[in-house]
Amino acid sequence: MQVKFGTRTFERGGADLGELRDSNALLGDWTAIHQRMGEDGYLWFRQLIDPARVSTARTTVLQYLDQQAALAPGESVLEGVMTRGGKSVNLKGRAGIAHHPDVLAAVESPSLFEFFAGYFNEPAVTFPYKWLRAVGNEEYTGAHYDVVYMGLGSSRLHTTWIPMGDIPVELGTLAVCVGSHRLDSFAPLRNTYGRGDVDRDGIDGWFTSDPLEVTQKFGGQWRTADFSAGDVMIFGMYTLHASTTNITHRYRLSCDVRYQPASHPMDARWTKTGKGHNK
Ligand SMILES: O=C(O)CCC(=O)C(=O)O
Repeated sequence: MQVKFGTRTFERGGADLGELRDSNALLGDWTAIHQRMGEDGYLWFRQLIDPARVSTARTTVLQYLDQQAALAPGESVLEGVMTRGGKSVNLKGRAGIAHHPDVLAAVESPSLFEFFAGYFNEPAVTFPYKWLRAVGNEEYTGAHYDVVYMGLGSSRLHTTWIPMGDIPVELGTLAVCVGSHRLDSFAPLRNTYGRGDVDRDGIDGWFTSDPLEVTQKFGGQWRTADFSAGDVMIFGMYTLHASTTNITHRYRLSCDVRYQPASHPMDARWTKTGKGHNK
């Protein structure tokens, strides 16, 4: 199967685009979980969040999109009607739909706090800022390290990418470049682009829109998967990631949020009073 990924098309399951492996079998064994994160740079857990919470959040966000678009009776974003010419809709922030109780019940699910408290071996906190996304037709996220957007606080900050529903690859799934966080061949990238900050240094957040540029220059392997409601992808600030392109005419709904140890300083841009910016 061909997958549109940034500016390229890849063969799914080929040398350039492999499949993610889930880590569910390791749950309960923190040593094994940390070892897996060290090896792969990501943890994919199926159904770490109750799928019913995700499904409720999804319905609420879709109803919001319907209202925003003032659709005609009988039309619904839920049924695949895209608004704004199919362009993405910005839903990110600390208020409004991003903080609707149904959305928070999913993205701040007790199971996530429990997981991170075990993972950090201390209580966990999350940024109030939520990167809730309705990604439109032919849209995608380019390859980047999250550290360039949120690296001014805890060194143990982790991203959690949450599909808001079942998301197959053609809708635009998260892809990670395995090896990008640890291989020596990525040191030049980590030590240049990876030391920058979009606000402090005025650099571009995306390293590239071309996933092959990454692997041809530095190595590693891109991997993705079809995701289901309740799944989460967890990764650190130095795991290069991107999204496959949404080639459908349905919005891809997802939300990425961050967790860190409660005792660590937080990047003030994403706390209650920080100014934030669009990512
Ligand atoms: O959902 C996307 O398109 C990008 C997500 C992302 O960059 C992240 O989770 O850090």
